[in-house]
Amino acid sequence: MKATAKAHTNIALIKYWGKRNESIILPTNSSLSLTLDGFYTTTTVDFSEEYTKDQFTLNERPIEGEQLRRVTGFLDLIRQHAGKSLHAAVHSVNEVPTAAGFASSASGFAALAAAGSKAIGLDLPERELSALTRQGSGSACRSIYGGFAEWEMGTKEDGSDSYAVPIAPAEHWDLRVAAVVLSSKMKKVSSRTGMKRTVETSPFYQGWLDSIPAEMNQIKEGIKELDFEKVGEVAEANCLKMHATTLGANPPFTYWHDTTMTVMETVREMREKGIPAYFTIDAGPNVKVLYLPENEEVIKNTLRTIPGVADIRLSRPGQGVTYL
Ligand code: 2P0
Repeated sequence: MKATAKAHTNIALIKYWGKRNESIILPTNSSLSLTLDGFYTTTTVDFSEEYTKDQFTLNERPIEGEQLRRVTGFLDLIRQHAGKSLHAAVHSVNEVPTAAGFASSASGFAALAAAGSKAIGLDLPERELSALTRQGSGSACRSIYGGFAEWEMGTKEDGSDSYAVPIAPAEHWDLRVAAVVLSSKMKKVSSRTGMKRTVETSPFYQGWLDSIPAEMNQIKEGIKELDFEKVGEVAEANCLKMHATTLGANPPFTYWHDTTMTVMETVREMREKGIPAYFTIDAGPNVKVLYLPENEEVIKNTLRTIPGVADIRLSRPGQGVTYL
């Protein structure tokens, strides 16, 4: 009982930042993302009576410890769903350079959920597959779809109404993303730890939550109308609000570096010169720059010259989960 699936990572334009249930991963706010073609994971899951325990290889290296436990825990959900108790061999290959600051957990859990559920004989509708994927890693539930996807937070305690839905396919709009990779590293507060601390201690957290519904409406209008300024302005403002919550946390923290701020300033300067570009930043120091295809050269060349920038990785809108 074997299946292989490929899933791409995504970049959130309206961020997921906080959980209301940590064990089945239910968020405190809805989020919206663009799936990216440049970064993906391909995973094969093989359920068999021959295996006496689960095995997991990542880029052909056997994985033990916490990473294996997360995969095994997720396979348990799939087994429960299917009413089967077979063990599995999982082989994943990641084309998500960790240095680029994209979480490989999004493409990783989307590919694992798709391959695992297919291998065990489940034929899940996309929403159910998304809700299952969510329980591996929140942001992964959006990677089931190509293009733009919204994770509707839902209100039910059991999470059955918390899944992603498609907003517009990759073909709708050739909106591009430049991942600006910084050369220096900083001790990282994981996104799990960071969002938990912020929810529990930041007095700014309620302000964050209050701002989401209007921003969500605006960005969906902007996507529908192909209005780059509207989408960029909302995405940038939403990112800044998310990061502002971390400064109010106890103990306070920030994901930003000096170079992070220099890149943000360079993006603002490009806009002043008439080159449309906007930034967004996840739970790390790297900046993602949103731009349109006609400005690719100038964006790339400008970002490259910033001291402290190691690399620029360009990406287009990507497809949802596919089975190989
Ligand atoms: C996002 N991030 O919407 C936000 C923006 C980081 C900042 O989703 O605990 O790895 O596995 O549900 O999805 C990163 O958190 O967290 C994240 P879990 P996840 O993309």
